[in-house]
Amino acid sequence: MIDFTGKRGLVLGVANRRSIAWAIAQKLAAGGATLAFTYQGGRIEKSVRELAESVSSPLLTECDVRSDEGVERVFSEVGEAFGGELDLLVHSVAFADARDLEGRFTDTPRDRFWLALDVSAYSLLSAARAAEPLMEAAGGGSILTMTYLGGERAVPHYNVMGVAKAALDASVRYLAWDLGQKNIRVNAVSAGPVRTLAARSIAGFPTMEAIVEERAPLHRPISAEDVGAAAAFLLSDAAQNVTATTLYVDSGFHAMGM
Ligand code: NAD
Ligand code: 0WE
Repeated sequence: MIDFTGKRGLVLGVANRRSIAWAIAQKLAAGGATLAFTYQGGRIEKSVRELAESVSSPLLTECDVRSDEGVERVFSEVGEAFGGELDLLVHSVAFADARDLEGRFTDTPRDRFWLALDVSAYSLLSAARAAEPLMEAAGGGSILTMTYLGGERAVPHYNVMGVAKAALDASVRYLAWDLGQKNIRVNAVSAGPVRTLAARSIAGFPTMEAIVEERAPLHRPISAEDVGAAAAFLLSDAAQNVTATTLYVDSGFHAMGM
């Protein structure tokens, strides 16, 4: 277990108990961190409230990352809850229109292309910008986002989400440069397929899991808990000189050529 005693964190992207964000939050809370949470939309409020209460969260608030004012409001609430300081930020948010995760990338219309990049990539910048003064006040901080190999290679059907992850991956490097000056680190975990809400609705997901298990060096499926452990490391002081990097939790699949 990693010690997060006295650390204060904000977690974006819990939808239910299967969410990768929740697996990360559990590792941080087990280490003694105090965590604030956001959720998107009233439909999932109840499930996220139950989870937040189970780790004695001092703040749960709504946030649609498409709104700059919404993101700024969340961080002002976080500042009030945590005495103007923040140590940890978990960004575990992605969305593309379901129609764009089947069929051909070529057919993605302009508005839905920008929707995917807005929610899945730009949101890291807006959150990092709002976190910066709070983390500076804390003497530094650590920001963690979730990415996928589909941003580096063409994974059939991942389509516009792959383009969004490519933008997200580059954003990690540029944010790490900007914020390094303030002792704020920015990293990503690249997870192999994990059976979450966002993944379950995807046709062919079981096939993808089977391909990873067959071809990855470790021949085993990836659990949200595995991802949580790697994320906790990057968020912790054990990674104090680690920034601008991607840690793969994919049973080694990314290293294979066949
Ligand atoms: P999930 O559905 O549990 O989490 C996705 C979250 O994004 C949800 O909480 C949802 O509410 C939130 N979200 C979507 N649109 C939003 C908006 N406009 N404003 C605010 N929040 C919004 O699924 P997950 O698999 O835990 O996904 C979390 C992250 O992990 C995503 O970035 C995803 O790309 C990444 N990831 C997932 C896998 C996988 O196989 N599940 C693999 C690699 C990376
Ligand atoms: O990032 C993801 C999934 C993100 C996601 C999922 C959905 C489903 C519901 C984004 N937007 C939506 N929109 C919805 O309406 N992953 C890494 C999991 C994933 O998704 C795939 C994958 C993998 C892996 C889609 C196609 C192919 C592979």
